[in-house]
Amino acid sequence: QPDPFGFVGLTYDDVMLLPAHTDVIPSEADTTSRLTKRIRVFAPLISSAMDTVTESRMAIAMARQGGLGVLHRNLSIDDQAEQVDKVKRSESGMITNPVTTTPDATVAEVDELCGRFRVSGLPVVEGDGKLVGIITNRDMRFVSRFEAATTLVRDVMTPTPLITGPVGISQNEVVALFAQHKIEKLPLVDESGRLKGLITVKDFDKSEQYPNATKDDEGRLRVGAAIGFFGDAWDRAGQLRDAGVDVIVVDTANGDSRGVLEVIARLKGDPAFAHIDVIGGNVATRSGAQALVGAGADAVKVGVGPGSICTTRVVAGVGVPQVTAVYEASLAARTAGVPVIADGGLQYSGDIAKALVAGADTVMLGSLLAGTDESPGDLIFVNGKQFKSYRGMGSLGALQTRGTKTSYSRDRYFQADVPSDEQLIAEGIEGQVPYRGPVGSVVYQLLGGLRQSMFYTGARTVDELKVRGKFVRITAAGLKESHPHDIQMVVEAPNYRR
Ligand code: RVP
Repeated sequence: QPDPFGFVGLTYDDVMLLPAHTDVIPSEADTTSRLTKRIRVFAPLISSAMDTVTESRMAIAMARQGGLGVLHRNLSIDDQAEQVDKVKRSESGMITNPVTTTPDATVAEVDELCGRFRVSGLPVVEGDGKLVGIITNRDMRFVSRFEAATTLVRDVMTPTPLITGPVGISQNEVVALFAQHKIEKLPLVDESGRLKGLITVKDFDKSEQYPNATKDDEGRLRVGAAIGFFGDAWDRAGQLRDAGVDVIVVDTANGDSRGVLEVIARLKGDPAFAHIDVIGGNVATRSGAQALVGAGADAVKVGVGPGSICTTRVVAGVGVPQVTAVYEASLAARTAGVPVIADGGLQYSGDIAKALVAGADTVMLGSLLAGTDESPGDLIFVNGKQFKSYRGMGSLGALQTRGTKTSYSRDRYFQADVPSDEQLIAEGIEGQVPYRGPVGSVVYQLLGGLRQSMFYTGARTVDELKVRGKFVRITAAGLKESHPHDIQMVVEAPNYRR
């Protein structure tokens, strides 16, 4: 046996980027990168498909900031598809399929729909889709709670003729109509008066507020969603597609396996999914990445064991330190033009640039986002400090079936066949992370850190960073020197925690 130990594996804390001559200042650095073969993102940041990280609120927030959220799959197909729908409807140039009501519905029903979809009013249509009115907060304000259940929409709505526009109306014309008529919703109708879409003033405001948002061709936020490879995975993919998902992530702990490669190949070969990009993972070697590329993946997700909540490397003794894993995977992916996602193990903003230089195009974050307002779950108070819970998808809690709740993520760890909860082998833990405020401010700090990296290395773009970035290996003493030392920290920095 020539060399049974192969090469050394390095991770974020083992390396540092060398400073280089620069004529770039941080504010000039362009952080735009490739998420998949077809989709670019302003912020190379993706939120993890975990049940304590990404549901619709997180996905909306991440897309607004210019990144992307991947909805977790530890929930029923219907629930996950509904979350896709929520993101796609949250803001858009034009809502092609608006939530509507009928003249014979009650005000109470309208109220419930408005609450569920977080909208302030609904177009009213008859059975054949013909627009007959609109009902908004203004129309319902004087209907008491007691009358709402018996008051019909037809009696309080603002009936046609309404100010409407044709399908294909230009942005300037829309703005002019909003201003001229002081309206907040513009229904779009065809020649025979059938409702074809809706434009709201709120969405125009959002476009100004979030100019870098990740959007599709129709101006809707983009969203990703995770599926497995086992059982109902194919049905899940179909329903997610029907709900408008942009990216499907075949999300497993070992992407270089037959079932996973087959699902990817099948999705990529099916014309019904031609408009959806497919991300495969996870792998941690060159050959693993090669296998995903060969199956047709539009991006390769890398990471076996680096996650802050992950115990795969101790339970199974398997994994590759993340910087080496990303580098090795990129050797196979780059020649094929397939972007790489560095998934897990990032602790500080500086790790983003390290991941990109190692060969990634974007990074996926769990723990750094789990403490934000937009992650699922409530605040936990411990000794006056605020936390949110965060758990691995391979933790017992996530794998177990509780009450009527089935665990859909067992197949992530290839344990879909395990007959009882007692026989599960966990590969993750459950815990809590410090509360970090809104996603917007966390992403701001992360992107800001990346811009500083680009300044120090003289890189104006992510592509330049990849070429110019050079590593130096460091020792334990070097790492100690890198962190604050010989001082007691008294003020917490927004981008630094020990
Ligand atoms: P981190 O950002 O270091 O918290 O890592 C998050 C990543 O860890 C996820 O995107 C996923 O790839 C991985 N993960 C999720 N659950 C588990 C587990 O239970 N082992 N690992």
